[in-house]
Amino acid sequence: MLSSVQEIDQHKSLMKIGIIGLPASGKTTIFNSLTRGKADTGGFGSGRSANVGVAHVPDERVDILTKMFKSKKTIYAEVTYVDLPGSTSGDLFEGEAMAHLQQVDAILHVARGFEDGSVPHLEGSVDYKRDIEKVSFDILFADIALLERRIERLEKGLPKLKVAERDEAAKNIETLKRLQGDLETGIPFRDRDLEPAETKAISDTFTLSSLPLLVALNIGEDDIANTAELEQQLAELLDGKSIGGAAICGSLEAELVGMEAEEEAEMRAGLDAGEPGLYRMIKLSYKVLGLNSFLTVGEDETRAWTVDIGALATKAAGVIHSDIERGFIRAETVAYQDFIDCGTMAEARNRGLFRQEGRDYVVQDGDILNFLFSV
Ligand SMILES: Nc1nc2c(ncn2[C@@H]2O[C@H](COP(=O)(O)OP(=O)(O)OP(=O)(O)O)[C@@H](O)[C@H]2O)c(=O)[nH]1
Ligand SMILES: [Mg+2]
Repeated sequence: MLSSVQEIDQHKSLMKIGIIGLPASGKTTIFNSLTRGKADTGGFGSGRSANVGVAHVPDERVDILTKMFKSKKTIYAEVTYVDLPGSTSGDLFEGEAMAHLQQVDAILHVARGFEDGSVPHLEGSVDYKRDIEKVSFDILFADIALLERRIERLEKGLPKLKVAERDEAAKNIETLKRLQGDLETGIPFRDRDLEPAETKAISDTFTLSSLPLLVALNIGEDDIANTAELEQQLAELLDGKSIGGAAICGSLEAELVGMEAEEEAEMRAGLDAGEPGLYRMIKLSYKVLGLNSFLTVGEDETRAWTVDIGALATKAAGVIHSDIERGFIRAETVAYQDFIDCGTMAEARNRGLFRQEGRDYVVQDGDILNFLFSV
């Protein structure tokens, strides 16, 4: 039987971003705005356990297609955020934090840019440039310590190994020591290519500095008018460090997302601040995770689905349902922009832009897809 996809099961995005930052930098406030959550804020160890929540990835394409197809439902792609519990000592990677970070795919550093006398700063003054440097350094330092422990453990185990295995282990130790030395020069793993021997040597060691890093500069309400300028300064600071950044006013965003949808839209329009930093942050998060969205459309729903960049059509089918992957026959597709230019599927067909693709087709961001499969 040949069927088209309408039956869709729940697919939860499993890609996670861990939120870190100095005490009372606004991590939980920003987490609440990203995920429309209501976790307790307060700073300096407020909230003993991690908060986990999901953000919808704003996508204008999904909004436009929903209108064109008069879809009953609209479903966006998702990113999961994990807001780490506040550290009282200032050591961001103590105990439980590291256990959480081992589960994430990227890190979001919330750097405090807001002045507020009633919220003390660990360092006594507000200076986000200093804090970004400190956290980048702490990430490197945590990796140096992780490698140190790994090397110690391997060295201790050496005498117990068979002679034939000892050579290999000794080589691994040597490689790890070299990598440790490289970290000491200030280059995180995410900024360097590893030789195959290096990849092998650290394959079972978790390293923080290999994770993509984003910075959310948490600005004060007085600075909202200067968002673009502050973001430019932030970009200059992060330039060449493969770190993405956006400026966002945590307290305002948290207040806005706590409102009814209509009231929120009204307030945002009144602010006239262009695309909210919040949206830029979520989109950046999605990008650093190395994800693409493909789209499905119809009267029932218009939806964005998440796949890894480079995923084949069969893999994309499997994101919707394993039965569709198993029974995959072919995919019908048109690129979002081509569809918009044509206005209708019929016109896209006329112009040859509506294509039939096989199992090995590499899905592109913004492909509108319909899968044909047998059951
Ligand atoms: N004025 C102002 N205050 C803020 C802003 N963001 C957060 N705060 C306040 O700063 C305090 C700490 O905020 P949290 O979001 O709890 O900070 P945190 O980084 O999660 O704190 P810990 O988890 O304890 O390290 C709270 O009192 C917030 O209301 C902001 O943009 N402006
Ligand atoms: Mg917190």
